[in-house]
Amino acid sequence: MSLSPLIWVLHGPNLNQLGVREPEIYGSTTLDQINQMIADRAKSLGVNIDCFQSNHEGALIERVHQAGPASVKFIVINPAGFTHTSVALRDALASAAIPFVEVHLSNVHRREPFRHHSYFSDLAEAVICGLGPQGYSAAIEFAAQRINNRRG
Ligand code: DHK
Repeated sequence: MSLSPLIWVLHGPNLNQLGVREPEIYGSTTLDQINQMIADRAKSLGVNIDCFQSNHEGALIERVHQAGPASVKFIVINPAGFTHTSVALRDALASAAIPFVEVHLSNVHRREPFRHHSYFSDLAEAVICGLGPQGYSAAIEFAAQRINNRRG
């Protein structure tokens, strides 16, 4: 059993379609490639990660319910379309009381007005948008630093 702190990465709906989905907006990198990049970065930082994707709001909520602060030290989440709609997923994160970073591949503020509001940003430790896949590396680095400072 590893004692390294655990970071959960949660990917919301339609992100399993990355690579084929509107590449002019989301790029050509697939979710598997992003998860591999995250795994490599996490390994170099000495943290454990676990990546999960679902197209279902309830599955993401139940996943958050399974996260205990004793084991899951940080969450990196791209709620994707649920960013702009899901009070229920927001409530799950609020009740989990695990710090999280909200990530978006695209710069949602340059897009349609309905994407400008997030149900998550005011709860998040940080929000990263518009960096493409690099946003996940930045989030993992931030999370690892926060975890190490707390262990400090
Ligand atoms: C992904 C989605 O699927 C959209 O619904 C969001 C986000 C933006 C992203 O940029 O990663 O509006």
